[in-house]
Parts: sequence; C-alpha cells; structure tokens
Amino acid sequence: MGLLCSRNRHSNEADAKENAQAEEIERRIEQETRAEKHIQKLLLLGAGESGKSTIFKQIKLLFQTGFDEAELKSYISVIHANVYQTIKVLFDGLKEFSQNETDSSKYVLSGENKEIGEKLSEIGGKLEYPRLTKELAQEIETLWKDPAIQETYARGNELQVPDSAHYFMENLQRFSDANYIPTKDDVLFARVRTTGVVEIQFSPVGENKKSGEVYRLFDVGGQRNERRKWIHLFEGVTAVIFCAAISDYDQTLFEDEQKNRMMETKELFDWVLKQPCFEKTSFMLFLNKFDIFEKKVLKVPLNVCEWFKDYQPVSTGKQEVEHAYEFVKKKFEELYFESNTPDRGRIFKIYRTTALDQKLVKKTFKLVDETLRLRRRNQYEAGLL
Ligand SMILES: Nc1nc2c(ncn2[C@@H]2O[C@H](COP(=O)(O)OP(=O)(O)OP(=O)(O)O)[C@@H](O)[C@H]2O)c(=O)[nH]1
Ligand SMILES: [Mg+2]
Repeated sequence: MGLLCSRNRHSNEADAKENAQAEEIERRIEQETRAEKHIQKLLLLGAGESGKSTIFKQIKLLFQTGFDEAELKSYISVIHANVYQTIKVLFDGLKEFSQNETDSSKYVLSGENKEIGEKLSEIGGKLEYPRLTKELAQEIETLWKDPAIQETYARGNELQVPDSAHYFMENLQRFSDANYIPTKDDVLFARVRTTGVVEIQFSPVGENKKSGEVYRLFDVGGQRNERRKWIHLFEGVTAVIFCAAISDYDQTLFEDEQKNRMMETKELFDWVLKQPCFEKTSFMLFLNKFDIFEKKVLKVPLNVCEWFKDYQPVSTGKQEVEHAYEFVKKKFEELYFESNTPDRGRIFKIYRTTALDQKLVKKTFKLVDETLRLRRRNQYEAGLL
C-alpha cells in the first residue's frame, strides 16, 4: 500500500512536471505565433489541373476576406473564355472523330449546327473573346444539346475537355445576363492556368483556438514549362501540399498528349519526394477530384492506366469505389516509402479531397493544421527549435 502511494506520488509529480513543460511550450508557441516569428511555409505542388489553385481559392475564402465584388467581376471574362474554349474543344473533337472513326455517323451535325460550330470554333481560337451575349449563349446551348456533341463529350478524356465543361454549359443563360456577377461557386469552377507564383499569408483561427499558426501558402503553375520556377521556393518549407487528381487516370496531358496524366503525377511526386531540400519537409498528399473519380471508376476500369494495371475490381457501387480508392492510395503510399530520402521527422498524410467542396476543404485543412502544430510542439520538446 505504502509502495503504491509513493509510486502514485511520484507519477503525480512526473505528470505535473510534464504538464508544466507542455504549458510552457504551448505558451512559447503562442507568443511566437502572435509575433509572427514562426511563419510556416507551405507549398502547393502537383501537375497541371490537379486543383492547386482551387484549394488556394478555398483557403482565401475560408481564412481571409474572400473575394470582393471587383475580384468576382474579374472572373466574368475568365468564365466567358472557359465557355468558348469548351465548345471549341468539343466541336474540333467532333470533326476529328467524324473523319477518323468507322462509326463516324454518330458525329455528324445538322447543316445549321455545323455552321454554328464553325463560327464558335473561330471565336474560341481567337486570343481575345467577345462578351457572352444572350444570342451567342443560345447558339452554344443548341450546339451543346446536339446528340453528336454529346457523343463527343462522352469521349472527353481523349480530348482536352475541361472538368468543369458540364457546369459551364449548364449555366450559359446566367453567365450571359447583362449584369452577371460570378458567384463563389462560379469562381471555384473557373479555370485559369497558373503562370508564375502567387502567395497568401493566413492564420486558420478556429472556433476553439486562441490563435492559429501563421502560414504562408504558395501556389504555382503545374504544367511542365512552369515547373522550373518551383525550385526557387524549395528552401525552408514546412510542408508540401501535393495535389494529385485521381480522376485523371484515363486522360493525357494538356502539354503532351502522348503522356498519361497519372503516370506524369507518379513521376512528379517521386521527383519532389527526392529533392534534398525536402528531407525534413512534411508531405500532405491530397488525392483530389474524388467527386469525378467516384463516378468514373464505375465506368472506366482503373487498369487502363499502366501504373494500376494489376488492379482487380471486386464489387459494384460504393464498395467498388472504396476498393479502387484504397488501391490508388496504396500506390501512392508505396511510392512514398520507396523514395530513398531518409525520413527524419517528416510526416506523410493522405487526404481524400474534392477541392470544390468548401466544408471538406475546411475539415481537411483543420487536420493539416493540427498535424503541423503537433509536429512543432514535438520539435520543441526534442529541442530542435
Ligand atoms: N469536379 C472537380 N473539379 C475540380 C476539383 N478540383 C479542381 N477542379 C477544377 O479543375 C480545374 C483545374 O483546377 P485548378 O485549381 O485550376 O488546377 P491547378 O492545379 O491550379 O492547375 P495549374 O495552374 O495549371 O497547375 C478547375 O476548373 C477547377 O474548378 C475537384 O476536386 N473536383
Ligand atoms: Mg493553378
């Protein structure tokens, strides 16, 4: 009994000491954070169209002031351009299919729609686009609804049809209103290829947080010719948020139509992991575009992609989606653990994301934030900071 008491007393003392230590660390972290002494650098990396800028926009909406009216308005021309580009890709694709396919009758337009198509394709090929009028919107809608264009759209993976094509085509009337102001969703669906580097500083102050970490987040262009600009940002990075569009497995690159997008992502992720600067950098892997993946995977088998050629479907419906997702996740995990950089204090986490889904991005970022906060506390304890 006496022994038990003294053991209890010792463990209580040890607990109290540990608590005091933890409080002290917490206090120092808080202090430094408030003084913005310890700003954590985060990099959004990944191939083109993997969703980096969409995550960046969500962070702006969630933890900063969001978009003011002038910024929303600046997206009018972007969205109109997206509309013209989409219909052009579809019309040009249709022409290609109608010339090369044995079943070319599926890709024949009526005389009138062909004329509309020619006109729109010409507009879509220009460097500057006209504002979308009601009349043009009507013509685009007519063409979009043509069965031959729908057949072409069904083979969108063979063309460079944007992922938001459907959204653009279903909102034409609204986009062509004379006093149209883009909504938050329109901005998230809009597509602008990033060139150069953009950054924001923010602190994800949550409901239960006294003060959050201060982050500096960088967004870069993911297409091949943009990647040489990445290197300049590689020093002192706390974490890389690597976006991989998991729905891309049956598509080819915008910049090289011979290359499968998922194969490119695999090679890119491997390359990033092996960068000497990232020896101690944590990796937050966002397996993005889950909304597209969950529909696609039931129609297009994963094994069309070379990396996934050993995939065996097991079921149907939701169960199959989960199985396919777990398979892809495991492939990325294997890649991470095979990368020969020694893991000294770096953290690797995988998140399932749909960058358009604000609630999910908020939840995901909260987890990222908690992980990084915990890591910092551990580094303090280990005397590394
Ligand atoms: N359905 C769906 N669309 C998405 C998702 N994430 C991004 N998109 C759309 O995909 C397109 C490309 O996304 P971006 O965020 O511009 O891609 P990025 O990685 O910044 O591309 P680069 O700047 O070229 O490197 C945009 O039209 C987005 O709206 C997603 O999870 N689901
Ligand atoms: Mg971008």
